[in-house]
Amino acid sequence: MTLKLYTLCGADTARHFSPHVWKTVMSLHHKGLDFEECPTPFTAIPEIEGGATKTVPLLVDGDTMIVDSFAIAEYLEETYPDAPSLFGGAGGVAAARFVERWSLTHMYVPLRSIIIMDIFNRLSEKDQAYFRSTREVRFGKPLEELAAGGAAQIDALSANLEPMRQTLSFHPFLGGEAPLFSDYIVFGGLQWARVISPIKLLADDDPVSAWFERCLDLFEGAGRKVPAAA
Ligand SMILES: N[C@@H](CCC(=O)N[C@@H](CS)C(=O)NCC(=O)O)C(=O)O
Repeated sequence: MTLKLYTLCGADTARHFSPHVWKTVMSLHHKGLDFEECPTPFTAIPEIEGGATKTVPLLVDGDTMIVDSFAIAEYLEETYPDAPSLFGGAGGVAAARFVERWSLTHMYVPLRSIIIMDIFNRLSEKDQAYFRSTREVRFGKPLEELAAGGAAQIDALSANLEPMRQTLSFHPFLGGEAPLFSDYIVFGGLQWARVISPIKLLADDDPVSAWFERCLDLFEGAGRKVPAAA
């Protein structure tokens, strides 16, 4: 049976951009599961599946609904144990939790300043008003002020990625010889930027760029199906 995944879109419904949804897209491909994407703008999220969630990704698998990209990965691992593992065992779940927490503070925070206006500019008018009001309360400043610090955050992001760069000198993926959910966590962040913003974040000869290209090639180029923002 085909699963249903609610994704986040802006005015262009084909360009889904949530980093957390991308983690789930890659997890579903990793497990070899068929799924249908339901693009959802910010202001429509509270209405989906009778008010089942305030955030996406939301995965519907028959009678089961799961919210949160990490919880979804754990659900898929438990429910589809014969498909390739997303974690490689219990230690892998714990390691992935570290990668998730690290990425939220050390990747997603700088990325947010760098791409915030690109996100805003790609939303419908209704979503722009929602996004501005909620984010300005959350960050305690106007979007433009957050974005003004964005250029400096490109260097900060690159410096924060140094442990990843060094890890990739040992093996081609964070999961070792093949990708695991940890890879998809970091991939989600860089894919968020790739599909929403034309800003160049990493040098072409950066090992993290080479790793990102490897991730984009996975599952017959699933990540490339949404083109890079121009
Ligand atoms: N911890 C959650 C975070 C999900 C999340 O924050 N999703 C955002 C999109 S990137 C969302 O749906 N926001 C709805 C809103 O701000 O109204 C996960 O990993 O899935």
